[in-house]
Amino acid sequence: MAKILVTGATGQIGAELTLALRERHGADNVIAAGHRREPSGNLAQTGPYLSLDVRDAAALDAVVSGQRITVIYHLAALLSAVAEEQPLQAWDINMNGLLNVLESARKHGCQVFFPSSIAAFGPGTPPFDTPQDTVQHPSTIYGITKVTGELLCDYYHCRYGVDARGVRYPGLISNQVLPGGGTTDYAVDIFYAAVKQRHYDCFLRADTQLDMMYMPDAIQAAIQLMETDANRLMHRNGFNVTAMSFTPAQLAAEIQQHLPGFTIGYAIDPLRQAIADSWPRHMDDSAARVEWGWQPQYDLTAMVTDMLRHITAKLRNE
Ligand code: AKB
Repeated sequence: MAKILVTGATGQIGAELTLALRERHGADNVIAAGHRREPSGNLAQTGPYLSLDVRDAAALDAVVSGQRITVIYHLAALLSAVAEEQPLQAWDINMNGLLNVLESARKHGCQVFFPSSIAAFGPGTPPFDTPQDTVQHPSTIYGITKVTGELLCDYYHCRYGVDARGVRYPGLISNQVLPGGGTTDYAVDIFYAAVKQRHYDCFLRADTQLDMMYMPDAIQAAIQLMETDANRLMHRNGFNVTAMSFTPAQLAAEIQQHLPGFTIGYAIDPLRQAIADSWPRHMDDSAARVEWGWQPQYDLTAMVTDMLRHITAKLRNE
């Protein structure tokens, strides 16, 4: 039976992934670990939680060995925009955290999930139908930690046989926990503003096309990849995965189908615009589709309908 540790469990992905894993493996078999935010709602009520800074190698190793952990979903990280403001801290959390996780996994025989990102690509990468294996030369510290993370995971697999796997997530859209500090956060913020104020000022240009995914698909991708027979995998880490690709203007037009009075304006943040401009527009995720059956369920229309339903209900209850 799997005994799972989720680091970064209070974050945007972690909170929902922990609940999905608890449904699948039983609440007591999934330990949520967080550091910078307090657990809230279902996360705190449905199973074990502990406070853990992934930079503390001894503390992490004590949890992994003491709790007889067999699988680690390592989600603790700083996102792209906040990392650009604190590059040394981003390196410390994103790299030393991962290294500590891989070392514990090596010592105790754990499987590891590591989320990379579209940020692992850079301005020299082909922006459309970005291949699985291509130029990776990111211009952000976050992207550098993601490429290095992919390489470290491959290294620990080749050198020590650690079963480390991962995907390159695009921007993730969700309605439980806010992202915070990312370049694609506009695609979440816009829903709250649309429901509350019927207006949103976007920090990216109207024509900034980026890959995106709705959270239920992101959760499915992580679990499905981790449960795939290893013999099917030709790659292990950094699988391109995407579900849709749109611009702020296209997202606003889709929201207007539901809320005709909604308007969008643009107040460009040069830092986040430069980051977005360095990322691909649309990745080719055929390797994930072929090697482990990746198949997203939500396109732009389905995602917007579901997001508006959830955010409206959430704000009504606040
Ligand atoms: C960010 O915007 O930093 C993240 C990402 C694309 O990795 N959402």
